[in-house]
Amino acid sequence: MKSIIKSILSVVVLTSVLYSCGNGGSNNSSKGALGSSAAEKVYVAPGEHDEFYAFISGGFSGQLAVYGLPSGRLFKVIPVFSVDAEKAYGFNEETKAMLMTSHGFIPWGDSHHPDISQTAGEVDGKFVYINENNTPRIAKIDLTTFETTEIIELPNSAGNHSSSFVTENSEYIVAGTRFSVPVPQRDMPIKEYKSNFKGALSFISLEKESGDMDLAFQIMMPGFNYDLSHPGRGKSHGWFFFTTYNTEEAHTLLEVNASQNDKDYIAAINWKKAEEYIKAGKFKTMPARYAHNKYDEHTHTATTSWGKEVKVLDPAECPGLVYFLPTPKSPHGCDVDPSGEYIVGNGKLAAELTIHSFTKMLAAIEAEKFDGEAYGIPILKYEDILAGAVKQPGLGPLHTEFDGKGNAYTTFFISSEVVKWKLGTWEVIDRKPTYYSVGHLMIPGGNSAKPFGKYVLALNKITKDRYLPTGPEVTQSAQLYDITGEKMELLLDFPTIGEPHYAAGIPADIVKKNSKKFFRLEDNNHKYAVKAEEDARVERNGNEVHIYMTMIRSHFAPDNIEGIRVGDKVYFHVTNLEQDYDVPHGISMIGANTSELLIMPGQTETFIWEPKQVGVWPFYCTDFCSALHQEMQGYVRVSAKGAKTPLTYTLDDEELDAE
Ligand code: K7E
Ligand code: CUA
Repeated sequence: MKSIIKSILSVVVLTSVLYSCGNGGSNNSSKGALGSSAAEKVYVAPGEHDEFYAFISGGFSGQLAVYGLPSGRLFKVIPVFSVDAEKAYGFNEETKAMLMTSHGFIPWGDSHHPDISQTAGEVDGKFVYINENNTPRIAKIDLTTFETTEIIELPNSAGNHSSSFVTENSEYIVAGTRFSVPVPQRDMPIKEYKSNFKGALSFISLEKESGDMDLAFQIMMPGFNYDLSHPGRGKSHGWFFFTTYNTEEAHTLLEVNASQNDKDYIAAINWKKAEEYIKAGKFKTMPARYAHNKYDEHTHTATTSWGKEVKVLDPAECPGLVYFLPTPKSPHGCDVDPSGEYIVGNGKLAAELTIHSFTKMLAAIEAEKFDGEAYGIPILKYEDILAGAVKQPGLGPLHTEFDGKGNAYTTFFISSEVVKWKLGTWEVIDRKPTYYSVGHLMIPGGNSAKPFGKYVLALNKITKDRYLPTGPEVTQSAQLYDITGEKMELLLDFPTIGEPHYAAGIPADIVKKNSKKFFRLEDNNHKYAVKAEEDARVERNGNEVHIYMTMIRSHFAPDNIEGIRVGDKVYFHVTNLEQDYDVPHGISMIGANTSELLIMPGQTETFIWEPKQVGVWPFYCTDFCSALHQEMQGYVRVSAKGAKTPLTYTLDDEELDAE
């Protein structure tokens, strides 16, 4: 049996290679990107703005990249889960706390699914949330500053993959565990996985104005793998849908052992019901320890607080909370159409694409037409809830998005294509190759009741020969298609940072009017801020030296410091006094094993330097800020340990004694 499955899998793999090669050569149904109209459609003239923002996840880079569509131009890489020397994120004293977890300081993450906050079912452009897969966390990015301002860790989770999707009024972000684990974690034999490991689905509530996160409750599910999820909307608002695989509860050789069942499930969660159960006190409080890191825009500083417990619901004890919808063959993506009626299960190994009907699901629940149960959770009958199926759509379906005009677009990894099909009739309308092996796809507003169905962006895993070679590691890519016509038209492809798992898009007009120009100096409440040059100073406290420094075009104050000794711990607290748009300054110190600081107008940041060698050492501005940028520099004199050199510094050409 196992060897049969193995040979099936190898045929699938082989087919994928053949498909890829076949697709590479021809694209003759239209001239695609070769046609001159395609070039016009993506051309954004110098000085003009793009129509959409696209926030593309960086995968194993742990970051989030901001692009413009249709041009595909990269504007910014926002550091989220990984340290970033360019912006000092995770290096400066102010942001280190953002990367704190119950496992300590983790300088790296694997980011997958960005999603934009919503109001009344539409993307509102206030915040982007994104999940970290490896050390389970969710981050919030503030779209006034395009900076990460909050990260919450998720207890009882491992492989935080079916996240971070937002409900239609930003009530919750949901985060499901991909790997089931012992809950609470403990030392136990792996072979006792079955019925002992559990899968936690976390509901994180959002504060209306600030978008701040709070771990509201978890639902403790059977030990399956929870792969992806999407909220209901419109008529299905109040529900959340999760794909599962490995309902076999295998713990080894999953490529075979987790592909045994003809059907796995989509778990339908009634979260309004969950709220009732929580209100009625039907939860258990479990001890937990998780980091909750917040960045304050006024102190310009992040702090960590620690969660100590979590409310947990057991579906077996909460009737009406969870139902299982049988779905063929290890479904990956779980997508809900803009009306909220259709739930698409993208069965990776299935011949057809399965679409469930929310209305039929409710009717079957009402009639209590169940086909048994699993761990106390009722299983609905496949035939009772089926809305329809797309026949022979392609090989290896992964994800589906919608254009808001009655069409759906599904990616096929193995046959390397995007397929357009019609909701309700399930007929295939068009298919276009991708180069190659597409994972997610994105239509701006795709996870909402109002998609902006002008473009679809395909996010490809493999590029092979598409770009100039860069050694064994070549870039991943995104491809843009025009979807305004009956047939899709390939317009453009562009390289991406890290692995582009998913993306979120939004009309630029919604976001750009709120973009901050600089931080107001008078609102700067940083502990070590200096708001005027004459207040700049140096203070010694034992072997700690604090330099309160300012920067403005084109000098530092102070710019000469003497009396530092080997063995000192020197804090540079640096405030950028500029109050103007787009005038950051940087600072770095020779031999510092932190990064440079890139400090925005009105902001204060700190780095620590521990000089190891006697001498006179320079520092300089790292950001070309004015015609006299090269003059923006200074020196620190370092004497031997125990030397008696007095601590002095220069302000405006005058030498002053430190207190
Ligand atoms: Cu890459 Cu959504 Cu993490 Cu599918 S996932 S491809
Ligand atoms: Cu300041 Cu360059």
